Amino acid sequence: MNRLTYNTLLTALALSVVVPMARAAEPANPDPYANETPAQRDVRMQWWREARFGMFIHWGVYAVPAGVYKDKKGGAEWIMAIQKIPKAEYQGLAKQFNPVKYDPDAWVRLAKEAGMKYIVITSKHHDGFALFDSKASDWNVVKASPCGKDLLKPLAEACRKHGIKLGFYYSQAQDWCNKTGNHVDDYLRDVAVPQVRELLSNYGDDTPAIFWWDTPYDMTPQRVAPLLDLLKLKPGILHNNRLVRPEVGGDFSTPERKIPATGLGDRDWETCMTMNSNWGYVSYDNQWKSGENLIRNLIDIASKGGNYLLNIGPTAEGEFPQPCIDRLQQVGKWMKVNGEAIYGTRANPFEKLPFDGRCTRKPFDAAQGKPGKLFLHVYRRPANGKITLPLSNTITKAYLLATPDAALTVADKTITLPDSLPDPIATVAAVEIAGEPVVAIETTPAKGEE
Ligand code: JFZ
Repeated sequence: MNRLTYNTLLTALALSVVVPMARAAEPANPDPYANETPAQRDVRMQWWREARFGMFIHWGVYAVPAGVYKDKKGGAEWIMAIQKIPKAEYQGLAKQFNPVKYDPDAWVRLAKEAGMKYIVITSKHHDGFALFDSKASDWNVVKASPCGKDLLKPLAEACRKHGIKLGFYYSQAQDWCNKTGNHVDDYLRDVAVPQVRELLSNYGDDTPAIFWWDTPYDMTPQRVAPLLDLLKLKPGILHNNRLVRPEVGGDFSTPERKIPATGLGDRDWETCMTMNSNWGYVSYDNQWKSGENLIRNLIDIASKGGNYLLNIGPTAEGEFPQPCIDRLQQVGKWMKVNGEAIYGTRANPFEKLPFDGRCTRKPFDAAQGKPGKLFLHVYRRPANGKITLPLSNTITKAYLLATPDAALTVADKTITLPDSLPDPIATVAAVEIAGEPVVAIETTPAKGEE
């Protein structure tokens, strides 16, 4: 074969191999957890699921009017919108935001004393005021208030020192000062995206552990993509369901001021709740929930498999209102005795409890040789002092967490409580069982079997 024919053949062969047109590359999915396996997610969520209890902090310029503007009551963190305060007037209030009594170490110690394992603070709420030094907008605590310093940095240091995780709340779509008039896309480009990058970059490798988005107005998958993508700056970070509608994304749902009647199935969730009636500090709001109510909320939420994010609204001077401190300490006293019945527990396995109270449980752990435990949170002692559990399992041991060395009498599935219970709010009886709970299904006797 002569050379020409050979080269022609080679060319023809080369051309005949149709190189598939390189398809336009699919845009990478911005969600850092798009390909996460359930097992990987369990590892990432583990600390949060074990924590069960956190502190929400709503703090900002709105603590200056504290619910009253020009003698008119109304609004807390929403006071600018509710009382239609003109932007310039509202921003003038920042001149009075000087938290000279701010002691982040004391705040973190109070959260820890209450039994809380994480804190979520409003880094920027809907009024747009940033509690941090931001290059994206001068409407921040360093440039616009006499405080003149980043308030998140010392809080992050205090959390690190005391082993408390820190999360940032960020209102990514509402901003009554930075977004006047301009389009949401301009706001996202000029303020929200740069500030989220600052919050994810400037507070240490471990901070924030949580990103708490809020009010996803006008947010579309395209608009949230750069925000989702920024989460990759903090591998392992958790974030909530309020980045975009429908609010089914993120790592956990956020029922607000309410406790889902039967939990949210397999979905992780966290009830956020005020301690009085407002998120931000309101000088005249003395509708404080009782310590009993707060403790029973915590128990109820844990018994349904959720987390409790309990809110504090600090004053403009940087102090927790005394009624908050009193309640945090009361909850902490209960948690010191009964925390085992909350931390790392799972939901009540029973359809119906044979006593007035709630139930949480810890699974049987063969690897650690730990028996399965049911925690009976008894609100009112049964008249006969006995609780018979609808279980097929053998009960191997029972005792009150308040007196762990005093075994309770167990007869088959019935435990006998002491004549008086040590805690009028909730006395916890730990019941050790062999294996995972096998709940005896209550069958109504067929006709004629009564
Ligand atoms: C939002 C904020 O507007 C409020 O100021 C506070 O920060 C709270 C924790 O979050 O409030 C909401 C958000 C969502 C609903 C209701 C109030 N909702 O979905 O019903």
